[in-house]
Amino acid sequence: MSRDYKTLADRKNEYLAYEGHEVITWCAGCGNYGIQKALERAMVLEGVLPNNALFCYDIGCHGNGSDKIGKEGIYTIHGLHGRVISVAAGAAVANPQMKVIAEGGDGGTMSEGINHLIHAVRSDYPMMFILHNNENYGLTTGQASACTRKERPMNGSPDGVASEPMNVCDFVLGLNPSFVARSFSGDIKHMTDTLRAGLQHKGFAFIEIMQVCPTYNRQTPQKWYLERTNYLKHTPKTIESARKAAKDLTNKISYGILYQDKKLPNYMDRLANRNDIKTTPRDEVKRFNIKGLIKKFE
Ligand SMILES: Cc1ncc(C[n+]2csc(CCOP(=O)(O)OP(=O)(O)O)c2C)c(N)n1
Repeated sequence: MSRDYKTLADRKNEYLAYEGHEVITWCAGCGNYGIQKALERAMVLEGVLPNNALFCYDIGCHGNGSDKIGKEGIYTIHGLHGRVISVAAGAAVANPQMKVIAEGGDGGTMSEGINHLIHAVRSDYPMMFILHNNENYGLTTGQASACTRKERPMNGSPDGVASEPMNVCDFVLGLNPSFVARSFSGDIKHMTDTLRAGLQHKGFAFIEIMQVCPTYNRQTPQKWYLERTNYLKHTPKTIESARKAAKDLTNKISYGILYQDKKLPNYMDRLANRNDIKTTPRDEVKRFNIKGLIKKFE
């Protein structure tokens, strides 16, 4: 990756390659527009060419970004609900020359697929994960997720939910992560900078984006978030101080890189049996003739 240029104008053609031409179907005012734009910008500013990147999307409103990003020559996978991290991790490990980006909603990621998130953080796979936290299951029309605030009436739970919402960054910080950040869908500049830092990180970069959902989450609209933003001036030095900064999701919501450990060896660096191997697993794929094996079972 080269990073010798600063503006998108310098890289107009590459930027256009990330811009899609499909009709966008997100609701008016949906935070996904800003997130997708910021991601396109971050990719270009980091000098990642479209054919060196793989975008993996979970099932959900955010997942519809899979056919909205880029034109020809963009690699995308739109996988099973809750399983995007496992698919992306496999790709990232198989071919470390590709930048692998995975995206999921708070529904699929914090419930159906939470096991994958836990082990991806522990394993420190070389990839970036973007959590679109709109505090509900959007695509299936507004059911409560693990991140829905307690008092909020939702489709399927009109009296509100019985449990306190999960604080996602605080949860991830409890897993000894190497990179945790939070941003806001209403601030494209902040998201772009945060995503750029995530792309530069060599392990599992976890980025939560607090996402406005004007259709199913009317209690915390854009204005509500804007009145509560707390941009961190410095990255907290310890996990304990990062957790403190991450805690408040009601009055003063912290945005920025909450924690980063650049020295933690990522998954590939930890594999002692690959220490002296210069090739990638992708280069090592061989064709085997399995006719003989099949014959044994005939
Ligand atoms: C295993 C499985 N469970 C449930 C569904 C149905 N389903 C599809 S999208 C979706 C909601 C997605 O919500 P979230 O992950 O928060 O993403 P968002 O739509 O809010 O971006 C659900 C429940 C499914 N496709 N597969």
